[in-house]
Amino acid sequence: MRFLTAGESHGPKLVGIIEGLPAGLPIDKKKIDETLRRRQAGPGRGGRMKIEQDEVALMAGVRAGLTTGAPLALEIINLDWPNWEKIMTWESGADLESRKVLAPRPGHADLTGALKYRTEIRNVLERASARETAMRVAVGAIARQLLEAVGMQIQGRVRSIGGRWAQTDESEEYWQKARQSPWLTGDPQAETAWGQLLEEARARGESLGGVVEVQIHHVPAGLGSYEQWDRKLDGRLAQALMSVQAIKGVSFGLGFSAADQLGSQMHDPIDYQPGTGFFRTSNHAGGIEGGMSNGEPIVIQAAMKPIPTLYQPLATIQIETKQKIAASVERSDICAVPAALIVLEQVAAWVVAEAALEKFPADTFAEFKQAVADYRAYLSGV
Ligand code: EPS
Repeated sequence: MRFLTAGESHGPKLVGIIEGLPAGLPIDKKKIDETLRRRQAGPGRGGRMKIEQDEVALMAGVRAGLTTGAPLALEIINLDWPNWEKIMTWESGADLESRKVLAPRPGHADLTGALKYRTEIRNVLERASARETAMRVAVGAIARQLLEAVGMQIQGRVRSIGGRWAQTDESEEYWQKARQSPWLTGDPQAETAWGQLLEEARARGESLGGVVEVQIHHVPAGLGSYEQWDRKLDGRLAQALMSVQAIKGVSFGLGFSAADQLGSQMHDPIDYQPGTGFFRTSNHAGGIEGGMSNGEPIVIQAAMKPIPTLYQPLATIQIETKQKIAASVERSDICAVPAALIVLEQVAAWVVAEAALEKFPADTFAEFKQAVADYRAYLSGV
């Protein structure tokens, strides 16, 4: 299975193509759109999100609610396009001057992209923009439907913002609250603290980063492989999550703090229960050992840097005159950590779905479902 996306932040639309989904998979468009809307929400978002109302259009590969086996083609319209048409049109005669960016923003792709492609900074920022994650969310939300149809589940929560950590527990009550919270946390005190941090950041022209956690439950043991470096499930998840704009670190289970533990404290003892099979009595590994899912929940944390567009801009160099200047101020978000969590959940879903289809290759969803059920029966019976 593979996918590609195209589209500029202020172009007419984002497009995506998915190839390799089995035929006969039920597609719930409403669920994809709900996920797109969740990505747009969150208290720190800027003016652009008041314009966009993301919704996917299924242009090919789905008929009467089921995949046909043909490539899926997806579109998401940029409602901001009419404001940019003269500037962003493909036609010669486009207005290349009025929104020209001459002061590259530290932390963005601006400068290096302009040097690499010998092009104007706007051409760089249009594609490097996190707007592109809207299509990755649509693609991942479809992969997630494949996983959910065979019992795998994904949930996420924001762990910290601006260095202030939330309390967490694994109770259903906590997760209920986290799903409904605008900050995607089950800790009301953290919500209040983050609200204050956001207002302070807004007043000072600052931006905020944070740490999010994605959990994937009921993944059978044995997705991914130790056979080659590029088949390891943790390596593949890390690559995919690190590729999301502003993500600076990805870890599994205890993550970096695993390095501080003694071996006897770190590793998860193996136990066995007739009828359900092997399991671990703890999950410090975060559900992956030897590059394979081990049957415990996959638990991933990711660190997002503060958004690099600052209303109180940093120093930079004017790209043509080479004079010192303040970085360009583009309309921007102040904190997009909850949005990033929604992106990362769907990106992780894509990788796990891809690994599931490698373990259970199938032309039809019925074959896939049967293969997963047979394998689960084997795992609980050994
Ligand atoms: C972004 C800058 C802002 C964000 C954008 C990401 O866009 P604009 O320049 O149009 O105000 O709103 O995020 C999205 C459009 C989105 O859908 O998430 C950036 O520079 O990466």
